[in-house]
Amino acid sequence: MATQIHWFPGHMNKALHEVEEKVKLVDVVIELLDARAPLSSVNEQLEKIIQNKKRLYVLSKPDLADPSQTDKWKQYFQKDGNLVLVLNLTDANSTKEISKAINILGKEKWEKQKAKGMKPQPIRTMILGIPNVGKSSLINRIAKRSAAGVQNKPGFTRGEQWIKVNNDYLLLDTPGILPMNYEDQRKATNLALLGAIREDILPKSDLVNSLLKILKAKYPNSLQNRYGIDEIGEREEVLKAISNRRGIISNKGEIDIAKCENLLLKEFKDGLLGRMTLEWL
Ligand SMILES: Nc1nc2c(ncn2[C@@H]2O[C@H](COP(=O)(O)OP(=O)(O)O)[C@@H](O)[C@H]2O)c(=O)[nH]1
Ligand SMILES: [Mg+2]
Repeated sequence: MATQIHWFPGHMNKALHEVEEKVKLVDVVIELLDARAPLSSVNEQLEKIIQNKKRLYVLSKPDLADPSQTDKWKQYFQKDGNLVLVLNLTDANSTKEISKAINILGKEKWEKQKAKGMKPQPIRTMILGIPNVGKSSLINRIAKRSAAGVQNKPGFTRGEQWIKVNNDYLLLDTPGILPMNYEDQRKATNLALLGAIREDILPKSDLVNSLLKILKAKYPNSLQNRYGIDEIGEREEVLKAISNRRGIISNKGEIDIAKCENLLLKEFKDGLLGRMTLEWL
């Protein structure tokens, strides 16, 4: 039985409220989801708040995820007519696809403005997502390419910084960080495995057990190359094999369990065990 995770509705509400206020400023929300656990990356409470906003989903870190699962998740998020991009945000080309998608999402607003005899205004966008999903990477990439920021013009609230990406769209320069709902143990475990929330919300051994369960079921050969483990067994067995292979031994000459666990979790997170998805469709 996994240890109960404590979470605080008060903190969650405050964080949600902050995001809600930011969302009001924009036409389009660019929501980043980790391709390795897309559903765990979604905050359901937030869904209620931004229902009526145009949305662009970006499945990030596809280079670390299982490609066949990423295809399925792309289709899954497209099903309500949403635009979905699969983008490695460490790749310089990722911003071009975003611009194209914003143009598609902005069309309706521009047409309305034209019908009223107005000059089409740049679409206002913001980036939203859980910690570590790639928000800063994307903003930095976009900001580097854009000529200038805009601020303190009519129609803009003071203190907000907007990046003028091109003539078609603006990007709020600070992302919205999605609050976590730790109530769902399975999601919290996935997020801890990906490094989106602190690992210490759960005992390491619980995290390792969850990881091994997934590896055993979906990627049974994943521990062969790095640790020489042909068949994934119980946690103790796996850690012993890692300790032997890497010479991870405590001063007393025993297996250093904590170090072996940390190594396994880190190498998974960094993609060294292969491209893997935690949530399957
Ligand atoms: N492999 C890979 N790493 C990524 C990708 N996007 C972001 N990262 C890395 O993930 C880490 C967290 O990214 P960051 O942009 O700071 O996430 P933020 O917390 O949402 O702002 C950094 O080390 C990035 O280089 C991606 O698509 N693939
Ligand atoms: Mg950041």
